[in-house]
Amino acid sequence: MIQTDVSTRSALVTGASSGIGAATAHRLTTEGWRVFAVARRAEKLESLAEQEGIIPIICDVTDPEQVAAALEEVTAAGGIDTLINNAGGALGMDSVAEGRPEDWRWMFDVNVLGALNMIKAFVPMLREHGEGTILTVTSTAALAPYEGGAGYNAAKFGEHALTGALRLEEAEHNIRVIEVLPGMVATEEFTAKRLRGDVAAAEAVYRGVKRPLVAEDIAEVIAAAVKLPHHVNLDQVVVRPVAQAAQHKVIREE
Ligand code: 8X3
Repeated sequence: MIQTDVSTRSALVTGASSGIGAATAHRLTTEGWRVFAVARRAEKLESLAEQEGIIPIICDVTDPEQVAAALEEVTAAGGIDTLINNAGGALGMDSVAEGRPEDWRWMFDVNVLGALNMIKAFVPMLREHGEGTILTVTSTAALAPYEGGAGYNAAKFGEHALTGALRLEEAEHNIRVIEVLPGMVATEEFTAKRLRGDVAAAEAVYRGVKRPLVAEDIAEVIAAAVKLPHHVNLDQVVVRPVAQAAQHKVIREE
């Protein structure tokens, strides 16, 4: 299949200070893209910004004012054709009966409203471009609820629904809308945050799993999806390690 010429491609990646976001920013720049790397934490963005082609932008996606400032910065620097909504996360593994509303609020804010804020801000630019792409990283948690997952499931189901509606709404503006749904990916921060810093419990999640996915695996999938000719839309890409045949079936070698 013919690949689109990437010499003029430009993306914005949220949640770019670590994990899948950082790996995606690296990957696309290595392939010649200009990448605006968006994250809340300045110190985390610094090392990433050392790579040529990466433009760091400090911005909390849950704050519409900061998102408006990021839009101004990106506009002044030439704009983008691809928005990659990766910022998100899980907090807690409580049952519904024990659910903590503050955790749920945080998860809705960062996963759902963060994506909404970014999309609202950048859609006019992408429409004007004429061949825009919006790729949102949701999760296999958006497909099937599991015990202890309710808050995260609900947030990711929400982000998944938003993505589906957006695809229908923006097709007439020639914006393709891609959803990547990763399963078990071993990243530094995701599980530690979810388990409130309990390192042993976080390690146990991947115990005995021969090859969980790593951030670079998802970055490779994202890069492949956004490099396809623009009329080719991978609506939904579910990515799991072979050892995780389903949410409830993980092969562990003791
Ligand atoms: C993370 C995947 O399996 O923890 O988004 O829900 S899972």
